[in-house]
Amino acid sequence: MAVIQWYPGHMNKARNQIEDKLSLIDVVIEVLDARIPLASRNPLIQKLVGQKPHLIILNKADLADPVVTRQWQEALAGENHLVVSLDSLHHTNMNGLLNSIKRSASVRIKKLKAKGAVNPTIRTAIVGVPNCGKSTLINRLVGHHAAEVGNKPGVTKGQKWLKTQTNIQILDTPGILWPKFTDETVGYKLAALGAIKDSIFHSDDVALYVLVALKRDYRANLRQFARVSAAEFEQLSNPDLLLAMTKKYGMQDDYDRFSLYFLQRLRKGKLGRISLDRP
Ligand SMILES: Nc1nc2c(ncn2[C@@H]2O[C@H](COP(=O)(O)OP(=O)(O)OP(=O)(O)O)[C@@H](O)[C@H]2O)c(=O)[nH]1
Ligand SMILES: [Mg+2]
Repeated sequence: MAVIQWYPGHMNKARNQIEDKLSLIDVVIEVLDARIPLASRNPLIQKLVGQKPHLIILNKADLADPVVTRQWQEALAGENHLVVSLDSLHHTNMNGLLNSIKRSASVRIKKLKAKGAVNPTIRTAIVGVPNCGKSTLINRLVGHHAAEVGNKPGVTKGQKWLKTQTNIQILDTPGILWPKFTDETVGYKLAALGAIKDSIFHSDDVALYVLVALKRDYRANLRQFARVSAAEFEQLSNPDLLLAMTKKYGMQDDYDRFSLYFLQRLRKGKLGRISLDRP
């Protein structure tokens, strides 16, 4: 399999911009994709954030395996951060989350009140990999369409301050990746779920990676999607199974086209609620 070249130069700029603003921020909201909390956790962000109060959101929880998400919630909970799982596309009541933000900022709020502020403003920044739902979440928190959203990575280009009705200001930031990954499966997972542009990797490599993972952990889901016979499903090699599926879906031997289609269906939840990372 080819190694995915996935670090566009402009992300250095985005990273530097976040670093510049960090001193102004009271609480960092790190949005992870609930289906890949490990692969979507940016080591750069963890380093930048340091000891700041920190809220981790497992977003797109509606698309992830609920049992695994619960395990992640426990595994990620730590000293100075809360962990919340969320579906920001469908979930409209954000009061619980706004309260969690305030809880995370409680030390800061106390300090500001001691200095005489009656209703202090809390500044937060939303950070995370491309396409994990940062802008969607912000729009929910703000209560109207304030940030641009799109079903592809790289929609938000610059930073933007927005206000909620509860004295919380939020900085929307472009998704950032990191220059090197220690484990190449991280690149496959990010590509599979749309954090990396489809044009910069071979979709058949990524589809094959997903096929192997589903065969192992979500066999029945894959079996149903594949449309091949039980014997074929059990006996074909992985590349041959992908090819058989391509044919069943009427794409002759256009392996690449089917691979992209397969990934798109996976991203939309059409193969069921799937988690590709386990704690
Ligand atoms: N099913 C589901 N879809 C979501 C959720 N949150 C966001 N989306 C969808 O995911 C896609 C990306 O959302 P954005 O909010 O633009 O993501 P972003 O993190 O701001 O992306 P960049 O600005 O490119 O970094 C959109 O198609 C959203 O509708 C969620 O919780 N569940
Ligand atoms: Mg965005």
